[in-house]
Amino acid sequence: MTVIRTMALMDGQPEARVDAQPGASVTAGPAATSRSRFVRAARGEAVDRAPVWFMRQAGRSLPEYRALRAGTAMLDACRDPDLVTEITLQPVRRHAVDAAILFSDIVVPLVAAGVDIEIVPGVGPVVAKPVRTLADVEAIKAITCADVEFVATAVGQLVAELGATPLIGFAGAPFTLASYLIEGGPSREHALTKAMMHGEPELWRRLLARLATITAEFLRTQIAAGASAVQLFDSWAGALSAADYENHVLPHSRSVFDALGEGTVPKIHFGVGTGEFLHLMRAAGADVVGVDWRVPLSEAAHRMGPGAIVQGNLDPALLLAPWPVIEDEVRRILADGRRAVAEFGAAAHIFNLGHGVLPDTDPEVLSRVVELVHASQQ
Ligand code: 1CP
Repeated sequence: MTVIRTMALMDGQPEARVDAQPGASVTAGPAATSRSRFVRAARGEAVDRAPVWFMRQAGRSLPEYRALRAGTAMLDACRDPDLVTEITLQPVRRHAVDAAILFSDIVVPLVAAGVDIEIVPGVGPVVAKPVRTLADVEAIKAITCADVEFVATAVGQLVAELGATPLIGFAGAPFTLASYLIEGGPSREHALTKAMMHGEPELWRRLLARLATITAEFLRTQIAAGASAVQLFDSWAGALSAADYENHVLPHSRSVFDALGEGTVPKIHFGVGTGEFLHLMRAAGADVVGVDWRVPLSEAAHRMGPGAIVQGNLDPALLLAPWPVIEDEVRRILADGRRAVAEFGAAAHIFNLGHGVLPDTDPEVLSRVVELVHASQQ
């Protein structure tokens, strides 16, 4: 399939009109996107309005995505650089968001590491042989960039297509990956996962350490290929107490961020229901912390302390409500983001949802939210 060139469209986007600011730091990220509002906000620089993108903006809410994916299994789509490029660009064209996020999945590097995983439609990742023993952990290979070369190819194509619009790379954090590997699939209670964490701490440590090296290599591959920022998804860490997070999870997420080095692209850290330990998620080495809808952005900034950069936090369910409800909520969140900066010392606010776009969301509504955020000044 051919990838439709989008440069003309990109030229019409607000990002392309960002004025150069003399003296702004250009120490990280590809040169073409370093002046974009998203990258500047993610570095804590002042911007004239909050940048906006959506978690799961690429995917099931878009009819053009469903048409392109028809007949192709999710993991096969993730391994096809032309499909990845096209699916990643779809929401950028349609909604004019301020950043693209790579179309992939958190389990892609696990497949490259030799784990037998399927993404089952309507369910999510399902693991053939859940991890129980040290032999199971040791069977998970450390990956090199050659094992995920298709991702580097897709990122390279995307960076060329996107021009001044930044591409966000991503990976699953060790805890969230471990949960799928131990439970064998999606889980509400994460009971087996917590049982291993506490009952077999050495096995747990080895599993998370192995996952941290895989995640770090996956992120390094995306950065080397030109991603302008990366997000570490610890979607299910909110199942833990702050103490368990700090003792059994944070050191491994920190080792992922540490492996990316100082002076690299901005690093975003996100979890759902992690309001009790947002400060720890920041302390793991993130520049930006994603906040779900449970904690107001100003309160999140207060909890994390000065200099925090907050991302969020519209409840994705509210996108199914009538437009006046959504409009009020977007304006409230923008005002709360400004308050996070003015009163609680946050360095910036990046507008997003509190979790991913729900499949039933009307794409027109997403476009209207982007327009509304774009029309509001800081
Ligand atoms: O048939 C389909 O279309 C598959 C649905 C789907 C899609 C579109 C899955 C299966 N993954 C994805 C893409 C995906 N996954 C992206 C694309 C980029 C974008 O954001 O637009 C991203 C960032 C992910 C990351 C991901 N996968 C996370 C972390 C983000 C989050 O939503 O919390 C998690 C937890 C997964 C696992 C996963 N993969 C797919 C599903 C349905 C799930 C969740 C299952 C569960 O509830 O446990």
